[in-house]
Amino acid sequence: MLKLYDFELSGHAHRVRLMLALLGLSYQKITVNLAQGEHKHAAFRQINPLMQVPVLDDDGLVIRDSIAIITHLANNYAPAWNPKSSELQAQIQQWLAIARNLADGPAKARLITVFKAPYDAQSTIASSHQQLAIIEQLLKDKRWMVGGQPSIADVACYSYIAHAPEGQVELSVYSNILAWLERVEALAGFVPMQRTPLQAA
Ligand SMILES: N[C@@H](CCC(=O)N[C@@H](CS)C(=O)NCC(=O)O)C(=O)O
Repeated sequence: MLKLYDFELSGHAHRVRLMLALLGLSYQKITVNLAQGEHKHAAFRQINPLMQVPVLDDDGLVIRDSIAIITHLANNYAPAWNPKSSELQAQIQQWLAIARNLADGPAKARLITVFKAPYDAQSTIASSHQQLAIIEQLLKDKRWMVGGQPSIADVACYSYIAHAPEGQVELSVYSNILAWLERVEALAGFVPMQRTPLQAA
Protein backbone atom coordinates (compact mmCIF):
# COMPACT_ATOMS: atom_id res chain seq x y z
CA MET A 1 0.00 0.00 0.00
CA LEU A 2 1.34 3.44 -0.99
CA LYS A 3 0.69 6.32 1.41
CA LEU A 4 1.59 9.91 0.50
CA TYR A 5 1.95 12.70 3.05
CA ASP A 6 0.99 15.62 0.91
CA PHE A 7 0.12 19.32 0.73
CA GLU A 8 -1.85 20.52 -2.29
CA LEU A 9 0.16 23.72 -2.93
CA SER A 10 3.61 22.12 -2.57
CA GLY A 11 5.43 21.72 -5.88
CA HIS A 12 7.70 19.10 -4.30
CA ALA A 13 4.59 17.11 -3.38
CA HIS A 14 3.12 17.68 -6.85
CA ARG A 15 6.19 15.99 -8.38
CA VAL A 16 5.19 12.86 -6.53
CA ARG A 17 1.45 13.11 -7.29
CA LEU A 18 2.37 13.57 -10.96
CA MET A 19 4.66 10.51 -11.00
CA LEU A 20 2.02 8.38 -9.23
CA ALA A 21 -0.64 9.53 -11.70
CA LEU A 22 1.52 8.96 -14.79
CA LEU A 23 2.29 5.45 -13.57
CA GLY A 24 -1.40 4.81 -12.76
CA LEU A 25 -0.59 3.89 -9.16
CA SER A 26 -3.29 4.26 -6.54
CA TYR A 27 -2.40 5.56 -3.12
CA GLN A 28 -3.77 6.91 0.11
CA LYS A 29 -3.31 10.66 0.47
CA ILE A 30 -2.74 12.16 3.92
CA THR A 31 -2.83 15.96 3.93
CA VAL A 32 -0.27 17.68 6.13
CA ASN A 33 -1.50 21.27 6.29
CA LEU A 34 1.68 23.35 6.17
CA ALA A 35 -0.32 26.58 6.48
CA GLN A 36 -1.55 25.36 9.86
CA GLY A 37 1.88 24.11 10.95
CA GLU A 38 0.91 20.43 10.93
CA HIS A 39 4.39 19.51 9.63
CA LYS A 40 5.76 20.62 13.02
CA HIS A 41 3.43 18.43 15.08
CA ALA A 42 5.09 15.63 17.03
CA ALA A 43 3.20 12.93 15.12
CA PHE A 44 4.53 14.12 11.75
CA ARG A 45 8.05 14.72 13.11
CA GLN A 46 8.17 10.99 13.88
CA ILE A 47 7.57 10.39 10.16
CA ASN A 48 9.87 13.15 8.90
CA PRO A 49 12.24 14.84 11.35
CA LEU A 50 12.98 17.36 8.56
CA MET A 51 9.35 18.55 8.93
CA GLN A 52 8.74 18.64 5.18
CA VAL A 53 6.37 17.11 2.67
CA PRO A 54 6.28 15.00 0.61
CA VAL A 55 6.88 11.70 2.36
CA LEU A 56 6.01 8.35 0.78
CA ASP A 57 5.37 5.21 2.77
CA ASP A 58 5.62 2.22 0.45
CA ASP A 59 4.53 -0.71 2.54
CA GLY A 60 6.68 0.40 5.48
CA LEU A 61 9.56 1.85 3.45
CA VAL A 62 9.50 5.56 4.33
CA ILE A 63 11.08 7.96 1.79
CA ARG A 64 11.42 11.66 2.60
CA ASP A 65 12.49 13.55 -0.49
CA SER A 66 10.54 14.15 -3.71
CA ILE A 67 13.36 13.12 -6.03
CA ALA A 68 14.22 10.06 -3.93
CA ILE A 69 10.51 9.17 -4.05
CA ILE A 70 10.02 9.49 -7.82
CA THR A 71 13.27 7.56 -8.38
CA HIS A 72 11.98 4.78 -6.12
CA LEU A 73 8.62 4.72 -7.89
CA ALA A 74 10.24 4.44 -11.31
CA ASN A 75 12.73 1.79 -10.22
CA ASN A 76 10.07 -0.34 -8.60
CA TYR A 77 7.00 0.15 -10.75
CA ALA A 78 8.11 1.44 -14.18
CA PRO A 79 11.87 1.14 -14.81
CA ALA A 80 11.61 2.71 -18.30
CA TRP A 81 11.09 6.07 -16.54
CA ASN A 82 14.66 5.87 -15.13
CA PRO A 83 16.84 4.45 -17.92
CA LYS A 84 19.86 2.59 -16.59
CA SER A 85 22.50 2.84 -19.33
CA SER A 86 25.43 4.82 -17.96
CA GLU A 87 25.09 7.50 -20.65
CA LEU A 88 21.37 8.09 -20.03
CA GLN A 89 21.78 7.76 -16.27
CA ALA A 90 24.41 10.53 -16.32
CA GLN A 91 21.96 12.75 -18.18
CA ILE A 92 19.15 11.89 -15.77
CA GLN A 93 21.34 12.82 -12.80
CA GLN A 94 22.32 16.13 -14.40
CA TRP A 95 18.64 17.03 -14.87
CA LEU A 96 17.79 15.97 -11.32
CA ALA A 97 20.48 18.39 -10.10
CA ILE A 98 18.82 21.12 -12.17
CA ALA A 99 15.44 20.16 -10.67
CA ARG A 100 16.84 20.45 -7.13
CA ASN A 101 18.27 23.91 -7.95
CA LEU A 102 14.77 25.13 -8.86
CA ALA A 103 14.27 25.43 -5.08
CA ASP A 104 16.55 28.49 -5.24
CA GLY A 105 14.86 29.88 -8.35
CA PRO A 106 11.22 29.62 -9.46
CA ALA A 107 10.16 27.69 -6.33
CA LYS A 108 11.61 30.42 -4.12
CA ALA A 109 10.01 33.18 -6.21
CA ARG A 110 6.65 31.43 -5.72
CA LEU A 111 7.24 31.22 -1.96
CA ILE A 112 7.48 35.02 -1.91
CA THR A 113 4.17 35.65 -3.65
CA VAL A 114 2.08 32.66 -2.57
CA PHE A 115 3.36 32.14 0.99
CA LYS A 116 4.70 35.67 1.74
CA ALA A 117 8.21 34.32 2.43
CA PRO A 118 10.63 37.14 3.35
CA TYR A 119 13.09 36.76 0.45
CA ASP A 120 14.25 39.44 -1.95
CA ALA A 121 11.93 39.27 -4.96
CA GLN A 122 14.14 41.06 -7.48
CA SER A 123 17.25 38.88 -7.03
CA THR A 124 15.15 35.69 -6.80
CA ILE A 125 13.31 36.49 -10.04
CA ALA A 126 16.67 37.29 -11.69
CA SER A 127 18.24 33.99 -10.63
CA SER A 128 15.09 32.16 -11.75
CA HIS A 129 15.53 33.62 -15.24
CA GLN A 130 19.21 32.58 -15.25
CA GLN A 131 18.13 28.99 -14.55
CA LEU A 132 15.32 29.08 -17.11
CA ALA A 133 17.56 30.50 -19.85
CA ILE A 134 19.92 27.54 -19.38
CA ILE A 135 17.04 25.05 -19.42
CA GLU A 136 15.69 26.74 -22.57
CA GLN A 137 19.05 26.11 -24.31
CA LEU A 138 19.30 22.54 -23.06
CA LEU A 139 15.82 21.78 -24.44
CA LYS A 140 16.69 23.00 -27.93
CA ASP A 141 15.68 20.31 -30.47
CA LYS A 142 14.59 17.99 -27.68
CA ARG A 143 11.14 16.53 -27.11
CA TRP A 144 12.10 15.14 -23.70
CA MET A 145 14.92 15.92 -21.31
CA VAL A 146 16.63 12.55 -21.68
CA GLY A 147 16.47 10.19 -24.64
CA GLY A 148 13.38 9.77 -26.76
CA GLN A 149 10.78 9.35 -24.05
CA PRO A 150 9.60 10.97 -20.83
CA SER A 151 11.54 10.13 -17.69
CA ILE A 152 11.83 11.08 -14.03
CA ALA A 153 13.88 14.09 -15.23
CA ASP A 154 10.78 15.60 -16.88
CA VAL A 155 8.63 14.84 -13.84
CA ALA A 156 11.18 16.37 -11.44
CA CYS A 157 11.47 19.60 -13.43
CA TYR A 158 7.81 20.09 -14.38
CA SER A 159 6.01 21.46 -11.31
CA TYR A 160 8.15 24.45 -10.41
CA ILE A 161 8.79 25.45 -14.03
CA ALA A 162 5.07 25.27 -14.92
CA HIS A 163 4.18 27.35 -11.87
CA ALA A 164 6.99 29.91 -12.23
CA PRO A 165 4.49 32.64 -13.28
CA GLU A 166 2.95 32.42 -9.79
CA GLY A 167 6.26 33.87 -8.58
CA GLN A 168 6.14 36.59 -11.24
CA VAL A 169 8.66 34.70 -13.37
CA GLU A 170 7.23 34.99 -16.88
CA LEU A 171 7.70 32.05 -19.24
CA SER A 172 6.57 33.67 -22.49
CA VAL A 173 10.10 34.17 -23.89
CA TYR A 174 11.01 30.49 -23.43
CA SER A 175 9.51 28.76 -26.47
CA ASN A 176 11.34 25.44 -25.99
CA ILE A 177 10.19 25.30 -22.37
CA LEU A 178 6.59 26.15 -23.28
CA ALA A 179 6.50 23.41 -25.93
CA TRP A 180 7.99 20.90 -23.47
CA LEU A 181 5.43 21.85 -20.77
CA GLU A 182 2.66 21.16 -23.29
CA ARG A 183 4.14 17.75 -24.07
CA VAL A 184 4.23 16.84 -20.36
CA GLU A 185 0.65 18.06 -19.92
CA ALA A 186 -0.47 15.86 -22.85
CA LEU A 187 0.86 12.67 -21.25
CA ALA A 188 -1.77 10.07 -20.34
CA GLY A 189 -2.56 10.37 -16.65
CA PHE A 190 -1.18 13.93 -16.27
CA VAL A 191 -2.56 15.75 -13.21
CA PRO A 192 -2.08 19.50 -12.74
CA MET A 193 -1.14 21.29 -9.55
CA GLN A 194 -3.75 23.69 -8.24
CA ARG A 195 -3.14 27.24 -9.53
CA THR A 196 -3.02 29.94 -6.90
CA PRO A 197 -5.34 32.93 -7.43
CA LEU A 198 -2.40 35.09 -8.57
CA GLN A 199 -1.95 32.95 -11.68
CA ALA A 200 -5.54 31.78 -12.10
CA ALA A 201 -6.74 35.41 -12.35
N1 LIG B 1 14.18 18.24 -0.65
C1 LIG B 1 12.79 18.13 -0.28
C2 LIG B 1 12.21 19.53 -0.08
C3 LIG B 1 10.76 19.46 0.37
C4 LIG B 1 10.22 20.82 0.76
O1 LIG B 1 10.92 21.85 0.71
N2 LIG B 1 8.95 20.82 1.15
C5 LIG B 1 8.31 22.04 1.57
C6 LIG B 1 6.98 22.22 0.85
S1 LIG B 1 7.25 22.60 -0.86
C7 LIG B 1 7.99 21.93 3.05
O2 LIG B 1 7.53 20.92 3.51
N3 LIG B 1 8.21 23.03 3.77
C8 LIG B 1 7.91 23.12 5.16
C9 LIG B 1 9.02 23.77 5.91
O3 LIG B 1 10.19 23.63 5.48
O4 LIG B 1 8.75 24.37 6.94
C10 LIG B 1 12.03 17.37 -1.35
O5 LIG B 1 12.48 17.38 -2.53
O6 LIG B 1 11.04 16.72 -1.04
